Amino acid sequence: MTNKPPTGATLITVAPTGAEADKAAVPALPVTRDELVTTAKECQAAGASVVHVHIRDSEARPTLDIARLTDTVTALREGTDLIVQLSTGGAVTDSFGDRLAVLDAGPDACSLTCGTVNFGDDVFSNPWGFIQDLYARTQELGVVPEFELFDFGHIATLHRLLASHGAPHGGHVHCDLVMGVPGGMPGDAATLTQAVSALPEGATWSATGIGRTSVPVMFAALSADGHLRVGMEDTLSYARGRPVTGNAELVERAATLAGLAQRPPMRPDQARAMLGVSERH
Ligand code: KMH
Ligand code: ZN
Repeated sequence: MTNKPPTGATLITVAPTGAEADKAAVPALPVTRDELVTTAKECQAAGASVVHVHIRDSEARPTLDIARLTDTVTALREGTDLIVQLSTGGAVTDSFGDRLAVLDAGPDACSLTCGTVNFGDDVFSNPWGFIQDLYARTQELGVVPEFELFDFGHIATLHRLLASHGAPHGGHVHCDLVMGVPGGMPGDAATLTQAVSALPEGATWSATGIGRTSVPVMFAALSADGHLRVGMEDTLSYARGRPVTGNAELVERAATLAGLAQRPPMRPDQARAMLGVSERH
């Protein structure tokens, strides 16, 4: 596993859609391919270098339809320089088979959640057998995984996975601490510090604060030399009583804070070098 020196820049991932928000209630949510590409372009201009993608069907319901996913990957590649990271988490109702098949859409990268977690009133299920199958498939297909860590047990499972199955494609471990999910670890500075200290040596990490933990987690991550994930998958309020009007304003705020922290947004080519994602040809 590579132990890369800090770049002095902040990787910003945008998660524009997710599987949970309802388009009827949140009209600004990008759900069509064109809305997604438009948002992705705006977010790249605002400082994002990775897009974490969930897609919707023609009625704006979450789907893992492989033809639609493949088409979306192509459209995002044509329209942006962003690293295209497909969600393998999907929605809590998706089958393991469909979640594994996501990799057949040919993304640069994918999310890989390292354990089961209560997810509000639902359960986001990620048993050890599924984690191993998904990891092996990323290695076979040359997709760079980002390890999603919702709780401390997930960090233990990440260590177990790396010890038993070796380094990821690209040779570098990058994690995302997903904080503030009802059922997962809380989104505060003390928890973030403890989680970071338990990560594998040489790993880089982003942090994501769900809902009202978005801003405090961003400040905590920047002060601890971490990277950021923001977007409407994670937060639908910009401030108390003020709905988000689009993903770009969340990226703009993250980019401004990163600049103030003297670690301006990373360009996509720098992000590719850090994460071990191959350049496009
Ligand atoms: N929608 C959540 C159940 C991921 O994208 O990998 C899972 C999720 C994680 O969003
Ligand atoms: Zn997701």
